[in-house]
Amino acid sequence: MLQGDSSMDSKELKVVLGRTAADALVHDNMKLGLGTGSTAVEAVKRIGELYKAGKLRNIICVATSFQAELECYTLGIPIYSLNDPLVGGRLDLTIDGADEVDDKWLLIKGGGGAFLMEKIIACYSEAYAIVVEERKLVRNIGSNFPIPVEVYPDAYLPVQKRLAELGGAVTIRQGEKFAGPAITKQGNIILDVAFAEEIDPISMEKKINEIVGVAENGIFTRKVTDLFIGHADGRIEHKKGK
Ligand code: A5P
Repeated sequence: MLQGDSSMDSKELKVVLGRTAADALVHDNMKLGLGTGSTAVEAVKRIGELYKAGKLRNIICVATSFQAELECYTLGIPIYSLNDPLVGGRLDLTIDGADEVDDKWLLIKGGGGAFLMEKIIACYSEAYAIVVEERKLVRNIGSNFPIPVEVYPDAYLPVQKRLAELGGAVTIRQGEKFAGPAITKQGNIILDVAFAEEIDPISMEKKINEIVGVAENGIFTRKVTDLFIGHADGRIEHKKGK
């Protein structure tokens, strides 16, 4: 556990979280998955800083979103596709943020709309580290944050009906400064699904993905190997997955 400043605001805490995770886990010769969002980007910035200073050598990175990709171009971090023979479809480590984390370390992701690629990268990574402020810790995921579901636009109505049959209240995510629904990098739309009742995340992840027309959903059940929690008093806790 590291001790931090005693009066940190959210922005500063995200910087420390990202730096702490990168410093603790990233080494030379690693194949890295780079997460999306305002916390994960701080880990990306730290990786860029170390790489530029020659303190991190021979890294191969795959970005989870256009946001992460642009950050890499700015920082001079070399990025590849998961399909590139150099990457070989397998990563050593991914560092990403989350919207909710329960006590079993099951997650909701997708506040930034990049969860399809985030889940692909997570599932093909050996180690999976999550960086979150303590306010993201919940007893049950889905209690405050609706579950994002990426859907092929031509199938949104039947999918919406099936999600309602599962007990969800569905909202189509709208673009900001953009007319109509938000469109993902893969050209799909996102349905945000709120459940009034407590959900079983493991079965709900499967049930939603069984609906034809769904590309992916934001319930993440793969094992988190490292959880970094940023406390309001500035402390960063690093917990290892069992
Ligand atoms: C992006 O699609 C998300 O999964 C983010 O990782 C998540 O929303 C956390 O973002 P912040 O760190 O900005 O809260």
